[in-house]
Amino acid sequence: MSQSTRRGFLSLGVASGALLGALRPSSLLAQAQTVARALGRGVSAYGERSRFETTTRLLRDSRHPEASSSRTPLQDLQGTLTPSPLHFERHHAGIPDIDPSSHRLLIHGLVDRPLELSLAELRRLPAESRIHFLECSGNSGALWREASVAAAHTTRGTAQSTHGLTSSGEWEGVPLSVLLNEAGVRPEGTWLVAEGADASRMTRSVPLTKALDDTFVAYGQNGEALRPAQGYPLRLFVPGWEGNISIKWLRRIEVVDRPYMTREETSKYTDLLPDGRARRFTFVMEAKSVITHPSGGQRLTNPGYHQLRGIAWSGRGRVQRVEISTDGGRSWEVAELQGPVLPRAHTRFRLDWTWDGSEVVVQSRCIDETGYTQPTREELIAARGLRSGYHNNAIQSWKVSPDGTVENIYV
Ligand SMILES: Nc1nc2c(c(=O)[nH]1)N[C@H]1C(S)=C(S)[C@@H](COP(=O)(O)O)O[C@H]1N2
Ligand SMILES: [Mo]
Repeated sequence: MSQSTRRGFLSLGVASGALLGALRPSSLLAQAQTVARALGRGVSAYGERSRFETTTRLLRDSRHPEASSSRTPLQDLQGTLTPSPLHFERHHAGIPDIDPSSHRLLIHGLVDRPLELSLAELRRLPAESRIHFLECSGNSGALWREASVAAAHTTRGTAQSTHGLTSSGEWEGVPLSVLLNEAGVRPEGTWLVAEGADASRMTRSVPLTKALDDTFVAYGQNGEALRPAQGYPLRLFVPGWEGNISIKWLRRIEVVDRPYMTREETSKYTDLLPDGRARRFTFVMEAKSVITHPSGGQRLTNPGYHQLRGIAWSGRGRVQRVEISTDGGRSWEVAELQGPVLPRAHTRFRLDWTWDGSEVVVQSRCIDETGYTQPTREELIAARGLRSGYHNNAIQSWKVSPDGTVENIYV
């Protein structure tokens, strides 16, 4: 137990042995009976989770699973890394089956030396691995809808259904600056166009400044090769920016002198404002957080001690502070951040809490290292109206009822 947790118990006035409330006395005999008397399963070449663990991605109800999404079960995750089989998915035309031995990355356009690189050549180059979140800018999009319209949807909301289009991982690959330096960008080159090898030919424009800053070409995810769903064998990874720009199954990077105004940055991934104008190239995913315990669909079995837990992140850098309210936003308390707090990465926060059994609304808000504070839903709507589908980073409110059930509400 950490010092601060112990301090937390003292300030909560929790006596030793009182965290769980009344429990049956332990039976040493029952414990002895759980010891296996026969040999267990042997070693295996590739591991699987326990058959008792059943959490899964939530699939969008769609007649076209090739152009759909699946969401990470945030409420069931521990720590900060998303297991690869639970990383959210968003595909526009399905997952292509790519043989890495014939896959090539072409770097061309306004460069002195166009390059065509195999995976083996890419792996020879100086590599780096970094822990970052990825978030689809459509995450929490349903929460834009007015309460009356959204009621049916959102009262069933779980952290997974409302916030599960974000995941995190440790990604390994080659900094794009290394590749662009090999190719030699000409002075007129100010943007890139990145293109995927899937049937959607997903294409996005990336400003050269971001490309040279921290963008990389990733082939590794959580210690092994990228999963096919995440872009195997190669994806662009643009830290902190909307997921759409991190082109999967990357096949081509063209250096150009302007953004190319592709479908994905004009008709899509554009935010319509109340006055009819639109925000475009809204790349950065602003600071956001969600309490995962207690969260929608869960049930607190009894009053007393509960640890409030959740994740916070910001596309602009590190999470500086997370504040928690248990009174619907009237007062806020600073949560404990679990280190290391990394830039553009999911950050776990926790706060000791004693639930008195009454109706409460719990909320978290993230403040990032630029001083930006996650807005309330009201503030966000005042600034952006209700015609946007993307970039909803409003404070999430969960109502805990006296019977312990938890549901999404708008406050
Ligand atoms: N080639 C290609 N890249 C793509 C997509 C796609 O459909 N095709 N989807 C984009 C979108 S909208 C998002 S949010 C992220 C999702 O990445 P993930 O499936 O690894 O979570 O990939 C982006 N890159
Ligand atoms: Mo997305």
